[in-house]
Amino acid sequence: MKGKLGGFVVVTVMSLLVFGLGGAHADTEHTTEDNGGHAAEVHAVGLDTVFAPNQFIKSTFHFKPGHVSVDHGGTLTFVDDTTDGHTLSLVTAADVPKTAADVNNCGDTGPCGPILQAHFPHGFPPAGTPVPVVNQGGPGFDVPGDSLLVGPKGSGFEVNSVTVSAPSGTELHFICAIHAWMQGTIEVN
Ligand SMILES: [Cu+2]
Repeated sequence: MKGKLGGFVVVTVMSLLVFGLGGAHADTEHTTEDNGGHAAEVHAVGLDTVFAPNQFIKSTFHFKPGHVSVDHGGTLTFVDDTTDGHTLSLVTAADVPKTAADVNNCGDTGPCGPILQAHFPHGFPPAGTPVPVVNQGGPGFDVPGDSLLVGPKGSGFEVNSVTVSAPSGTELHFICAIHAWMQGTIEVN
C-alpha cells in the first residue's frame, strides 16, 4: 500500500522491494563524522529510481553519515535531501533489521509499524496531520521509539532536530521506519 499526502510518500508494504547500495555510495554508508561534540547532522540521501518492472526497485537511500558522535545534551539535526519522506528512529540493537526478510517485515512484525503509527496516529495525510517528533521515555533522544520525521526536500518539512539526552557512553541504534535498510548509530559522548 502506498499512502500519499502532503508530500509524504510512505511505503508500508515492501514485499517486492529489493534494496541495495550502489557502488558509488557504498563507501559512504558507515562513515563517521564528528562535528566537535555538541551537534551532529545526519542527512537522508540517495535515489530509488532504478526500477525493472516485475523484477525490482533498487534504492540507494541511506543516512549520511551512518555514524555520528554527539555529546550528551547536544543537538542532532536530521535533513532530508531526497524526494521521499524519512524517519530517524531509535530502535534496540536487536531490532535493527539484519536480513532482507527483516526489512520487508519491519512494518508488520518489526519495530517500524509502531513507529509509523506514532508519527501518523490519524492515518497518512490527508487523514491527519503527522507528528514530526515522537518522544518515549524522558525528553529528547534516549530510548527506542524516539523518532524524527522529515519530508521531501523542498516540502518545508525537510529539517528536524532533537536533543540527545541519552547518557554519555551510550550507543544508540537508528533506522528509517519507512526504508528499514537505512540504518545508523549515534555515539553519545
Ligand atoms: Cu527513509
